[in-house]
Amino acid sequence: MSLSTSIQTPNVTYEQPLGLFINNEFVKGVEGKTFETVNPTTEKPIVAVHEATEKDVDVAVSAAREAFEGVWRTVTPSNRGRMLTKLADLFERDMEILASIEALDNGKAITMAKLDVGNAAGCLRYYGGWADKIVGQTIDTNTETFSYTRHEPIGVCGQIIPWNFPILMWSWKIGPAIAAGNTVVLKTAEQTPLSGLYAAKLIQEAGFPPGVINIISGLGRTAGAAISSHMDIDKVAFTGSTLVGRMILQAAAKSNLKKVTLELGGKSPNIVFNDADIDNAITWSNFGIFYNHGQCCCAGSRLLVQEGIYDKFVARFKERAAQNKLGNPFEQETFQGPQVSQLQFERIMEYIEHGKKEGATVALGGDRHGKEGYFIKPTIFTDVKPDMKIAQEEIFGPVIVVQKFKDEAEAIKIGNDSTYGLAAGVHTKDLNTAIRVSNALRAGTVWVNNYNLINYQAPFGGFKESGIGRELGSYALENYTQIKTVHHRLSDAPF
Ligand code: TXE
Repeated sequence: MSLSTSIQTPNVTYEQPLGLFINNEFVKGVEGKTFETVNPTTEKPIVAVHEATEKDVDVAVSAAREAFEGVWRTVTPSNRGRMLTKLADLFERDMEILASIEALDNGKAITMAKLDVGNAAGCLRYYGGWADKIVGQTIDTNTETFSYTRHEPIGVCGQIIPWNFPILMWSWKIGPAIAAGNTVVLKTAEQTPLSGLYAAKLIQEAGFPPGVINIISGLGRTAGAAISSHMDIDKVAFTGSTLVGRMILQAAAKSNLKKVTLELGGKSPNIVFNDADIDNAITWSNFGIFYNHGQCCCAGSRLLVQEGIYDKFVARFKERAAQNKLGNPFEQETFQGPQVSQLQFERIMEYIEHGKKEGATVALGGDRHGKEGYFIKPTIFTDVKPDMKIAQEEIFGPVIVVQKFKDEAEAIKIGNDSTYGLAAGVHTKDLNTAIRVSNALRAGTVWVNNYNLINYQAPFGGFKESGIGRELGSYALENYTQIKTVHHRLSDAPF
């Protein structure tokens, strides 16, 4: 099988790399394996890509190690920053191609895909700016000693990303790791390998030396597992399911105690108080769950509405959700495309069936949309009890459960009744309520009078079982640096 092919989308025709990107070259896998990626809109294969197995992970890690010990050390922090900035420019130049790949391979609505590419470019540029601003401290210990710290890169970083934001997660992972002077082996998700490979081509063009950033396509149980248990990977960063997050932590513990950061699932409460601006709360609650087809770790999937406005709010929320335009991701007006894969489609449909059996009411949707493609209608469940499976487990689709609450204390209680703690929303006009409730919710992000707005300048990550560590902002740099203390004795006098 060749190493690239021409792909035609409704928007652009472009050359798609298919190989593993190691040492700045696209290569075939050692074992010659390939796997297909499927267009979720048509359920038909798009193309096959070369598959990395354990042996390829070894090759990629050796390349990353050699670069880390060699050429990458000779590149100044400012030049690291320039390369990241150049990469950001190339993302913007190729916005149409990258967004089209996302629409094709992931099923993401094209307008949303463009936002992702723009944010990915912004993220890379932001970390380009950080590259020469990572500084240590000088510490006054005593007159005989000069003590200082250096924030040094950790080394070779393994990064495993999911399929819900393929190019955005690529940038969230690569930006801080590279800014801090590490080298990287990144594995894309098997459902969506194409945008990561196209972006690999841009790595070459941005001027990164060979081996600094390696991008491989592969399966979780083989290539992913090889990364998390590799003896020469110093740090692993993962975004995905809580189940796999636990496996990664175990593999790190059993291998070389590599540093681990995890960004996992959620079942985030979105709380609407009686005094909220209803129009605004409806807009954001709709965006909070149905954006990206519900495939957001921070989705506001539990809508808690205060009893004074419950009936009115639910009626209007249903009306609003029914207006979301489902369909071909390449059409400008489309808001919701298909779910990413047959497996995800089936998982979500099972949850919907389970909700019906548990006795919740389907207020909207509850069914597939159309006959072809993994489309699911926006689905709203009411009459939901807190202990129902659909109220406790992450569904990761366009499905929301609505619950009623009496007062602030009850909203906080239900809001925190989850093993997850990724995000939350609070809608109220009362500043004091907003601040009290935000403080009381056990979540890594709280949105007040909005939902799902993420900025690469501000940290993102989970409380409880939603993860370990923070991505984005200056905080992410802490994941990718280790601190060395140097005590320099200034005198020859005996101690
Ligand atoms: O995730 P997996 P799946 C949640 C969401 C979804 C569920 C399952 O609830 O319904 O997870 O999705 C790699 N060792 N999220 O099955 O398997 C895999 O190749 C190392 C939340 O797709 O966790 C891919 O690159 N790696 C989420 C990545 O892990 C392994 C985003 C994610 O896949 C591996 C996605 C292994 N043993 C799903 N097994 C979020 N937090 O945004 C798999 N992988």
